[in-house]
Amino acid sequence: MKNITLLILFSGIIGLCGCPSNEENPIVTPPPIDSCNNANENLYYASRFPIGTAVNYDAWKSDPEYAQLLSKHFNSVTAENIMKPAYLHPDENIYRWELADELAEYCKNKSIRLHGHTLLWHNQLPSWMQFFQGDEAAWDAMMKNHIQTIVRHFKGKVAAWDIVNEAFEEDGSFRRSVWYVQLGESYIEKAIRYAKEADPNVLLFYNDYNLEFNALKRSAVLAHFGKLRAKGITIDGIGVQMHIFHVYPSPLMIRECLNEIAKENYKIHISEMDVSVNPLSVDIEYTDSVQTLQMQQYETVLNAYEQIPAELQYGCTFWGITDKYTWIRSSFLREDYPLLFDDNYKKKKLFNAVKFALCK
Ligand code: 9MR
Repeated sequence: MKNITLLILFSGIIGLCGCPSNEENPIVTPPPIDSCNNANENLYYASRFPIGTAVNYDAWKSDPEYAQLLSKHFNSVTAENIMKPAYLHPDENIYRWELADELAEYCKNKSIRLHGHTLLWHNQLPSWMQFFQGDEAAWDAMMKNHIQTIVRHFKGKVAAWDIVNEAFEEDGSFRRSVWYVQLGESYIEKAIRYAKEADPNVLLFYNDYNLEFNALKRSAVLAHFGKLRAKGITIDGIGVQMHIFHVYPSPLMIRECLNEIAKENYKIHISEMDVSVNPLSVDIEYTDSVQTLQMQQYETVLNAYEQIPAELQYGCTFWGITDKYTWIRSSFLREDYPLLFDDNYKKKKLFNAVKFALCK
């Protein structure tokens, strides 16, 4: 996200400013569209594709209002943190399944799709992994073991995994993550192969930010996975995170991003959607006109997503439910109001706009 702000400054804009089809995995079929005018209706009822949210485990467990909104409005979930390497694999021979298992059980009981996030990342790695000592073969074996143990554990419970998260820099080069430094660019194809070996049915996604407007980064991602596909090593889809601002990117950029990825025949997961209203990190007033711009951004994304072929619509996931727990406030220590529910769990005007956009 730091890069988002930088890129915006650079471009001078600131002044203006599915489901798995196999038997092992849970299948979520959104219910038929009901009356969109019914104010009490669930959000996902309005949608032809799954509607997800990131789940903050602590809020889910400690805050009944949060839990109630979660079960009412969403038919897909992504763990915000508890399925990342630092949580699931805290020591070389220790896996900590309890919290994620609890979420998986909840999803199974409620027929909610669980999206796995994430097997490899440069961030939220346990320190034993970050500072692992060994030659290339030892790193390869360690990575394989990590991926396969987790994928096997959640076989049939997780519909798809983000196999690799944020592996590219803004200029399209590979990020110098520990994986890249130790194993070179082939770590990505190895990771795909290892995950497929462990569960041939699970879908695999590459997930990244800024793809919405950075055509250079997007081309590098598509070129790399195109190259792997030509060798028979395939991912199923691309997660476009969609951490955006009320004033940026433009509708044209958003449409171009989704169309370009869809043209390559990848499923698209709008995987972490939120719309920040404070790109400059200053004191702000969350006025009606600001919320209207924010509403238009959400509508732009959903309208563009509705235009891609249905078989590529894996779903849209919001990165949280209420502004109260948004990662943006805690990560950037700034005032912000990016989500559909306010700090008191009240539906914002955004909620109805999103529901209406989904109903169309
Ligand atoms: O929302 C997550 C926040 O609670 C964590 O502190 C943070 C750690 O980097 O990760 C956040 O989620 C990130 C996601 O896993 C990957 N894309 C960017 C998200 C926002 O930083």
